[in-house]
Amino acid sequence: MKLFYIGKELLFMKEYEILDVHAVEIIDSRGNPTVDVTITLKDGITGSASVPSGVSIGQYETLELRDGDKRHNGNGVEQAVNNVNTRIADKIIGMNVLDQVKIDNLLIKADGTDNKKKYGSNAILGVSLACAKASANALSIPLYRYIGGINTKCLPMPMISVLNGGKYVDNIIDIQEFMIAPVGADSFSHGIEMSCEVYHELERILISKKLSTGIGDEGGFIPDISSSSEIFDIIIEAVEAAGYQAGTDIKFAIDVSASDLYDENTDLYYFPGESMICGKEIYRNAEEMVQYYEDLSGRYPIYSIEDGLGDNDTKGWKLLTYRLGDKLQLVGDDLFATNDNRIINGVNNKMANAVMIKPNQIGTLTETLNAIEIAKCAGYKTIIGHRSGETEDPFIADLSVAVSSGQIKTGAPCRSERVAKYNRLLKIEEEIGKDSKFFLP
Ligand code: 2PG
Ligand code: MG
Repeated sequence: MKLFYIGKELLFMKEYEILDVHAVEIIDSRGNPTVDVTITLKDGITGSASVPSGVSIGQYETLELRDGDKRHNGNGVEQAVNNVNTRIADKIIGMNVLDQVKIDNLLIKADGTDNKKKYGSNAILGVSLACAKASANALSIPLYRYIGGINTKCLPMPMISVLNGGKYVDNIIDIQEFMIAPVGADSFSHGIEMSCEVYHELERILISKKLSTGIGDEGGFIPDISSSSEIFDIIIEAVEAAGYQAGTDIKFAIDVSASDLYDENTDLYYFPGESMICGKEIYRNAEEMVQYYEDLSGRYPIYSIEDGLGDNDTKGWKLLTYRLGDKLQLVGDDLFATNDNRIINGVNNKMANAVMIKPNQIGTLTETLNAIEIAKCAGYKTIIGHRSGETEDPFIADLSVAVSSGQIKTGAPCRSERVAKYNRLLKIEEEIGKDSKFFLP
């Protein structure tokens, strides 16, 4: 027994004591610098974690500290690394690594800003996640069990990116991501098998149509196709060519990332790709956006729409939820930014019915778990999500199982930083064995 109480004090054996905290600047899947942290405990056990980074960053996310100097076009993270190695290390060396909530709260307080801009949420998150990893290693249990406890057994439904577009991709697709979910699979591994088969058929079909099979940051293909209907028709062709049925075996999801389409001057959503093809400017107001989704989901087996409207469009979100909330999963990503207060506000205003959970939007594991708990208490679905800039760290795979998130969104079955998460889940499924559960909640 390594832990014991005397009175109210939790005492711990020296092996759980944090001996060293060390950060290094590494690069992410886009070649941008990011923070990697290793926590070393008194008995030599370590835990490491690295921090992902988004490009379609919501305005309510906490702040990634970037150096803004000449190195890496201003994207260096030397200040964040330095903050970990000095200010943060000074505060947590000597603490019990198992005191995750205490450590996270101390870091939040020491930073003292609303958006973690003093230390950088990239510095704080790296430390927070590395503490959890070191704890699991010290207790010799898998990370998902450490965070989730003895009864963790639910593998998430993967939302697999197959076609990418949006503001940051050099093609004419206006919607950021088209995804498939293998809802007819009887296990996570079967779901991955089905999704890989569809992904390969899609590649073959794109080649046969002389469309590009280049890939985007999330691993989805980035051909030049502007109409959403044409895209869904091609995905259905791929699903059928792989021997499956769209709607029963495979359902569809989109991430519109509508904040990126929103035009402040007109208070409308602008579709540049569609405009180019139609030869006239295509703008939609919130009501027309809702109509657009209603039409699309009436014609195609779409079960989930993420960020269908902008993160400040309260009226639009209410309308969307009122009109389609009974039929579709409406996911708030930029809308909620993994922030418990924003989720509570969304629940009170009947906006969305699902929350995208990304640890780096908020900056600590504790706050991430709080956001998940609040979403679940309110009856909202949860999806654990990657960022467009990722590393090989599969932390979110363990997290999705630990909290029984029900769904995970972590890219295409392509690019090692995406595949690392799927492969980790395949191993977790094998480890949990016949007790594992897999279904779309
Ligand atoms: C999203 C993500 C990843 P980013 O919007 O859901 O797919 O993009 O990490 O750039 O915010
Ligand atoms: Mg999103």
